Amino acid sequence: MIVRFAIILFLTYLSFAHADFNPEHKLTGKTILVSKIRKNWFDALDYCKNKGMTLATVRGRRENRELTNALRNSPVATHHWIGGIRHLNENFFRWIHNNNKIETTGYTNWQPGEPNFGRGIELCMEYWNDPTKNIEWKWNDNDCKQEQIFVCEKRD
Ligand SMILES: [Ca+2]
Repeated sequence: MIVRFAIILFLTYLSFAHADFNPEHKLTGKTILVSKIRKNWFDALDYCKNKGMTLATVRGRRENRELTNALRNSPVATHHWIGGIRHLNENFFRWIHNNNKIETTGYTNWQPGEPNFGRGIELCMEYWNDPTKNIEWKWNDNDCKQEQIFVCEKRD
């Protein structure tokens, strides 16, 4: 009886642990997880790190295409945090996992007019998809405190 109870507790724990994310996507060279829960950018980064992952990065056109295809196949949200951040004393973005300047990696996918450092508080990087505004899976800077869906990655 006690064993059965313990097993039920364990299975309940497992189903809760997995309930935070959609099923993983295997992309070229990495695995990604798209969250079901919403976090601010910093908590999202912690959440990925606790799973041995980091917030998603995009190294080129193919990675962008694979990632946005995975996002299209997940329950749709307008904003998804990924792993870019601007430090307050800099006017460019870096990937958080290696500190590389994003503009020097040779590929960017910013929405025209972005990043705009909106309201003086937009320092964190997201995918933005809003067909009503003709915005399709473009990068944007947004307020880091916004609680949003986020994407974790682990490179092979
Ligand atoms: Ca912006």
